[in-house]
Amino acid sequence: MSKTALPEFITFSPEVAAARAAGEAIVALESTIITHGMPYPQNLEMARKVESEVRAHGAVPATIAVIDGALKIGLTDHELQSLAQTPDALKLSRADLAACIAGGGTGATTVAATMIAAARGGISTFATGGIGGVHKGASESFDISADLQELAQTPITVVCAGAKAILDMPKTLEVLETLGVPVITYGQDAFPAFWSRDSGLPSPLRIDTAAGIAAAHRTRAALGLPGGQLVANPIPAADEIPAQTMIPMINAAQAEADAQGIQAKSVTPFLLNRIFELSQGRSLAANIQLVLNNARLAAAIACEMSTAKQ
Ligand code: PSU
Repeated sequence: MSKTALPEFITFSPEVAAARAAGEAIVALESTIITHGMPYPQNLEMARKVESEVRAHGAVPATIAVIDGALKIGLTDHELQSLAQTPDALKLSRADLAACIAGGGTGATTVAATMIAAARGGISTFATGGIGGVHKGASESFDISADLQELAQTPITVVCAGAKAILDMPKTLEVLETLGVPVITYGQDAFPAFWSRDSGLPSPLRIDTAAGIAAAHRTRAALGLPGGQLVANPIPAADEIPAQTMIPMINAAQAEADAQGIQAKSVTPFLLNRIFELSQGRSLAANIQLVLNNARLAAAIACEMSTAKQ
């Protein structure tokens, strides 16, 4: 992608601009996890720690958000601080990203919108916690995250910790298969379930090295296949919460969401917040550790992509 023909509303932080100019490894990071995924101040601590972890592993972090109509690729610490304290920031996905920019608004980018921005900025690796997917009851509600379609069309390798058990996991994997999205688990055969290492479902693909994941990304491009890859990185064993512990809390949170008629974009934030409360903060501690773990793997993949790119 040309680095010159970018619209003026896309801006880079000085650190990311320098890394782009030097062809260094860059890892994109989303911002909805900051505004809608965790409470303040843990969200700000997490965002700073994730950026440090990316740097400590040889890459440059690029947290992405829309601020006053500018699509920022890389945030200053001041911008990160103010976003972390804007819980009513818009939650931007493919459908609403352009309207927010055009209207001079401020919003956090979901996985889908972060992928779009990263691709425009020439970044191919992205670390997050969890992606959106097929929600339980989707056969009635039709609630399927735009993240899945984005993986089918935008060439980014997204590192997550698997799918949360707040989603219908078999249907999420089924849709990804239909869309032709490679789902690669790092280092084990079982597909991980975010807070837990094993979802009980087999992973469609397994690759054990960052170099192998980068090679698969390049090979898809060489084949002319559109879209990205989803890498599922199991939470470290020391930080996991067993599925038996999580499932009753997830079911309770889901029942409350149904009873209160929570819908569309509000479902994921509502469930995450209730599970945080029901687990007395344990889900949040695990969430932070798995994001850091994903930042490390994404940095390693980005380093492989940057040395092998040209
Ligand atoms: N899963 C998490 N934490 C999050 C999200 C998902 O563990 O913060 C966010 C991501 O930004 C993801 C979005 O892209 O929720 C999906 O929202 P929806 O289900 O409304 O598509």
